[in-house]
Amino acid sequence: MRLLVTGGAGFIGANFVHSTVAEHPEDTVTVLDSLTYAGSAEALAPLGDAATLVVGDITDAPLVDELVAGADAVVHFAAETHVDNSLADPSAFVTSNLVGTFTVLEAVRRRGVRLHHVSTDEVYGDLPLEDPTVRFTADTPYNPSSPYAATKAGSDLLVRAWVRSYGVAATLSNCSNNFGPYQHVEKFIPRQITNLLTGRRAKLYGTGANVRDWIHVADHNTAVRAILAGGRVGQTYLIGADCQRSNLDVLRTLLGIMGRDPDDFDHVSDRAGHDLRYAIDPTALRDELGWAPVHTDFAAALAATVHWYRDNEAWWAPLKDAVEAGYAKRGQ
Ligand code: NAD
Ligand code: TDX
Repeated sequence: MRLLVTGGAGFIGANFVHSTVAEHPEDTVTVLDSLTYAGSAEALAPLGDAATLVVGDITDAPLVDELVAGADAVVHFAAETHVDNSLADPSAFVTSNLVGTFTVLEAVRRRGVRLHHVSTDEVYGDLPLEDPTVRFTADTPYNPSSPYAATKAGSDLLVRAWVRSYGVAATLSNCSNNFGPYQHVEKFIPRQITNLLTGRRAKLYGTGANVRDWIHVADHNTAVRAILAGGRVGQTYLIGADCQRSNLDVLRTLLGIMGRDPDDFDHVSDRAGHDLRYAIDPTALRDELGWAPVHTDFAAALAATVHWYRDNEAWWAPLKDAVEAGYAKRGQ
């Protein structure tokens, strides 16, 4: 397959490109990424010529059209992705997530190319904390809370409309919180690891009771690949690995892995409108496509992630001070 991977220099996209090159040498991979603050050409550098990076924007219709014309399938990861940034300034989220997805859709419509659209469980809003057996399914109504989630919800609805109205051959997936190598240090897990590695303290929003459903990025990407290969056009697949944890629990596990006292962190200002709990019911994906996660020992996968950040300081250190300065301004 000739794959066009939008956002392939970001966290999940770069991991997808790495695994595609390793496991599907028969594919050719072109990455379209505008290298925002979250994009990293260095994340693709170890691959040499095995993947081609085109630096450009998904809202650039002629460029997107030209690249889509040379592809058999598009895997669409590119987006603005950090909830806190969307609260501070939502404008880039509207442009990249809505106009960008529209631009990709128009190109795949014109060129008759298969699309997989990568989305998030945040489109469903949040769940109460009390009963962990209540989880999101593909039938859960959309109810996004943040500007980030609202623009991802809108992008999903555009994809569904283009399938129904124009017969575009697209699938969608909504995944839970990812962790693993190459995640930007603004996000929860890498922020705490790199705070501790740089002599800062870990920072927990509010009480830390909020629950996220964690999945290793490699497991997310095997699910994306399975959907690309065998998913039904028009179908939405929910991706999750049955790993609900409170933020406090995750932080204490990390502090333990890094040899710190379990109370060695600061409580900081809570996020506005902070979603309480996300949880995915992945039964449909498992039953239909036979997918299953393999990184299911959360503490072990977290320890491996800590090792990766220890070993790859040159990748994240240049980003760290600016991210922390931004958080400090917001009291976080
Ligand atoms: P990321 O922020 O690490 O990477 C996003 C990438 O997209 C960056 O390389 C950036 O340069 C690029 N990009 C942004 N705007 C662009 C534009 N206008 N044109 C071209 N490139 C652009 O994000 P991520 O965590 O890797 O997320 C990838 C996708 O997966 C997103 O669509 C996100 O909504 C979704 N998702 C993420 C998670 C998670 O936990 N991180 C969970 C579920 C779904
Ligand atoms: O320093 C922090 N302290 C803290 O307690 C940070 C950065 C976060 N948090 C909390 C907020 C959330 O409850 O940790 C939880 C996870 O925060 P993020 O890493 O910002 O992730 P979240 O808001 O849950 O969204 C993530 O998962 C879904 C990704 O950023 C999204 O792109 C994805 O769609």
